[in-house]
Amino acid sequence: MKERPVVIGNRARRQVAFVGPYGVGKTTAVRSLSDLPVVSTEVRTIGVRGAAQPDTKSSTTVGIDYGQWRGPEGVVGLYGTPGQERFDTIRNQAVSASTSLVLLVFGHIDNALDEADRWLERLDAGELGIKLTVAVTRLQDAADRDLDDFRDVLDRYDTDIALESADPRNRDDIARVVMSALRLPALRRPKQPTTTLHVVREEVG
Ligand SMILES: Nc1nc2c(ncn2[C@@H]2O[C@H](COP(=O)(O)OP(=O)(O)OP(=O)(O)O)[C@@H](O)[C@H]2O)c(=O)[nH]1
Ligand SMILES: [Mg+2]
Repeated sequence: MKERPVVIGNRARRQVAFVGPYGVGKTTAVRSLSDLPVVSTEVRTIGVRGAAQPDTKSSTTVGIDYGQWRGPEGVVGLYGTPGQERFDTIRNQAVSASTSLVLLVFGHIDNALDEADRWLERLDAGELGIKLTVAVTRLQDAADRDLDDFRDVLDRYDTDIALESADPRNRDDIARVVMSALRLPALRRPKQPTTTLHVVREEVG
C-alpha cells in the first residue's frame, strides 16, 4: 500500500488560475507544473458543441483542478477552471481578488484572434492589467500568425498584459508563464489552516 499526501485547503501565499476555452490545456498545465498529485474534477464527455477544435478529449473539467508548485518565491496554488461557458459560476468562485490569471488561448485555429478577444472581454481584461498573462498555445501550427498579432489584440485592453507562447504539456513553459503571472507583489495574508489527506492506493501486482 502506498500513501500519497494531497493537500486540501490553502497553504499557498500566491495563487494562479488558468482560464480559457474548452480543451486548450488548463488541466494539462496544472498537471505539468504541480509538485503534488492534482485534485481534479474531470467527467467523461462525448464532445462539446461549439468546441474550438475537433474533440479528441474524453473528459472535461466541471469543478476546479488544484495543484501546488514550489517556485523560487514560495508555494504557489495552481487552479484549473472549467472551459465550458455553462460553468462560469464555478470559474468565478475560484478567482479571488488576489489571484493572478493565465488566459490560455488557441494559436492555430482560424478565428484565434477573435476568440482571444472574446475571452479578454469576458474577463474584463482592461481592469486586470498586470494580474493577467496570456499564453498562446499551438502557435507553431498556425500558418500565418505570430505573437505580434495577439499583442495587437491585448493592447486594445491594456499594454501591461503579459504575452507568452507556451505548450501546456511542457513544465518549463508553464513555470515561465506562472512566473510571469506572479510579477505582482505578493499580498501578505494570515496563514490559513491546512488539512492533509492521505490517499491510499493499493499496489497492483
Ligand atoms: N498538440 C498540442 N496539444 C496540446 C497542447 N496543449 C495541450 N494539448 C493537449 O490538448 C488537450 C487539453 O486537454 P485539457 O488539459 O483537459 O484541456 P482543458 O483546457 O482543461 O479542458 P476543459 O477543462 O474541458 O475546458 C490534452 O490532450 C493535451 O495533451 C499543445 O500545445 N499542443
Ligand atoms: Mg480542464
